[in-house]
Amino acid sequence: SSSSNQRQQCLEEDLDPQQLALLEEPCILVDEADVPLGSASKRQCHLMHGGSSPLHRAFSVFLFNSAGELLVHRRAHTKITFPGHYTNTCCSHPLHTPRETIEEGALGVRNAAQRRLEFELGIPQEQARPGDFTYLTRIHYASPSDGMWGEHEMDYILFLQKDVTLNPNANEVEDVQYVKREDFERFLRGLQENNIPITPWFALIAQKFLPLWWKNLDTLNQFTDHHNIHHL
Ligand code: DMA
Ligand code: MN
Repeated sequence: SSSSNQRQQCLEEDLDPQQLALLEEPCILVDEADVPLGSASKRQCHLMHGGSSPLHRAFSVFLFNSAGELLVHRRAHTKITFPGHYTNTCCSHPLHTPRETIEEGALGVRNAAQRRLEFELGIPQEQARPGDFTYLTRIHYASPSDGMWGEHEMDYILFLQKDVTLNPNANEVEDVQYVKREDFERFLRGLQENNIPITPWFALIAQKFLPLWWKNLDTLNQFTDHHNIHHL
């Protein structure tokens, strides 16, 4: 309706201009079996209507250094969804472009992960090449961010163990840190005690999958499942 359009426009004036421009990115719509259905803007994909938003393809990178510590970051307060939340190394969406819609070996998603690791964290592209990621599995989940914005994603989980150089983009990321496996529970408790939220997908993955995968970084191939989708 025009009144809800007007309300949206008023609120969009308050958004960070760089993040606002990124709402025009073309995301990939998929069905619950991850079959591509076409393209929709990042704005369309994340605006909640009637309690949900259109299902689209996404990825979550978990990067570990050679000591096995996980790189986490706090989302910048300029982010439209989940500002100021702690989260895994990098999350975003493959775009509806030729190089990011390649299905074979999830190459499109891998290309997107390489692009976003550089954009968000300043990791040079040669330090995180598409073939370097272990693609573990896909998770289908939905989560509101606030009354207006939310997530509904087919999330590809990508692991990478590599020592990299960082140069975080302040419009995306504030505060990065490596966390040791034995300190992870304490790290999460510390956030809770300081009322710092964590993203819902990071919470889900941390609870359901991360402990086993983190313990077995050298033998991750035994856990890859490109057939089943976890509907959470
Ligand atoms: C979207 O992440 C992807 C997942 C898995 C939640 P995001 O909000 O960080 O995307 P972007 O960085 O492109 O805004
Ligand atoms: Mn999304």
